[in-house]
Parts: sequence; structure tokens; C-alpha cells
Amino acid sequence: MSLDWKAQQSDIRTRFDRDGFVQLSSFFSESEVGEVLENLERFIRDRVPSLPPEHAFYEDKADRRTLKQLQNLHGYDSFFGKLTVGGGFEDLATALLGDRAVAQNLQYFNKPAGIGKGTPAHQDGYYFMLEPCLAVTMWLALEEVDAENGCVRYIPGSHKRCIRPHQRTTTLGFSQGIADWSDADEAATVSCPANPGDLLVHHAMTIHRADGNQSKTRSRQALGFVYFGESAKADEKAKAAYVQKLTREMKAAGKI
Ligand SMILES: O=C(O)CCC(=O)C(=O)O
Repeated sequence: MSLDWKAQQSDIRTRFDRDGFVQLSSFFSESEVGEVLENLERFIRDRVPSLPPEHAFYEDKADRRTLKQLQNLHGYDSFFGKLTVGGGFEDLATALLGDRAVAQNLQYFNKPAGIGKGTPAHQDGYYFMLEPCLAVTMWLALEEVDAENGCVRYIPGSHKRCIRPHQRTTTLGFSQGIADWSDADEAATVSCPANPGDLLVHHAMTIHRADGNQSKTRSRQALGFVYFGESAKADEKAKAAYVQKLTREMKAAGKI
């Protein structure tokens, strides 16, 4: 871990509590990012072909080069497991939540060059179904990310308001988007370009979105670590029913 975040812990917590997100430059060094990319390459080559379809999404499922999202990396692979559980990401999540962080998911997010779709505006808490809504997502940039290839955009302070109504989208991997998105919402967004190794951390209530990848040559790869606070209770029945219904719909539509 390149950044000594513990030395700045109180300032980081203040910014996170105020804005609902915080950007930490050079959280990972160049060589740590290189190691992640090497392991991703191995995982995609050796393991992804045998994953269940609901854990590996493609922009075009007939074209393996269009891989856009992976779920549960930490459960499938010991390199990613060690990164997610018992390490620096978990420690930082605990510090920001003020509650012991419990790892839930490690996702891979890619927007392939030219075809990567936008991420609809949403709050992770809508998907998580937690009471209280105490969770963070940590988004680690693995390459240069900017307005052209689809950087993440947040509405600062939105974590202090309510969960907005969401509705079904047609975007594979982001099935829910804010239903009453307005020009005022758009104007309130702040874009977060990032360099490889930079970490964006957002609260589960924070509204965020990203554009599609307009670059013809550059992909947009990132890892997303999800942690729930120990005291947050998930409505597991409602969540399992939703995931089951969604998987059925995606299979019926030929998307997975
Ligand atoms: O990678 C993206 O475009 C957005 C990721 C996201 O929505 C999340 O990590 O909660």
C-alpha cells in the first residue's frame, strides 16, 4: 500500500462524512497496480470461462473481448481474497464506517474501448437493502480514467438525504437507476478523474453515475470492493428474490 492513509485518517474521515465520498491519490503504487493487472489477466484467462453467467457480464456475450463486469472475485481466487479480507481496504472501510467492516463483494468493472456503456445514476444502498444503510464501496482505478473513457461522478452530500426512487434500466450489471433524475441533479455532479492506483471511496447512500467510454483505444478498468458495517442488517430474503428474478430476466433476454 503506497499511501500512508492512517497518518491522515481524521482528515479523510471528515471529508468522507461531509461529501459522502473521498478520493485518495496513489493508494496503490504502480507496482501494486501492475500485480493486480497481472492477476486479473490470469483470472480472466483461466477462471472466467467456467464462471456462472451471472458472475461474468459482456457487452456482447458472443465476444469474450467485451468483458465488462465480474462478481465475487474475492470468493473465487486467493490473490483477490487476500486483497479484500483482512488487509488495508478492509481497515480503511472500518475507519470510515465507524463500525467493523465485513467484506461482501469484489467486482471488476470495465468499460471496453468505444462500446463500454454508461453507469446509470444510482445509490448502492438501493441494491444492498440494509437497515441501517451502513456500507462503503471502494473503487480502485487500474488505468487512467477521465471524462472520455467514463470517470465516476458523484453528487456531494447526497448521502445525507434519502434513498431516491429507482427503476429498472436496460444496462447489464446496473439494473437500477434513479427514476426522477433531473437537470439539477446533473448540474450537482462532480467528476472524479483518476490515475492508476487512485482510490475513490463512497458511502452506499451517495448518488453516482458514469458516462460510457467514448475512447476508441482505451479501456476503463477498475476494481470495486464492497463492505457492510457489522451492525447493518440485510433483508436477505428480499435480496435473494430480486437477484433470482433479475438472473431469470437476463437469461430470457439472452444477455447472459
Ligand atoms: O464503474 C462504474 O462505472 C461505477 C461503479 C459503481 O457504480 C460502484 O462501484 O458503485
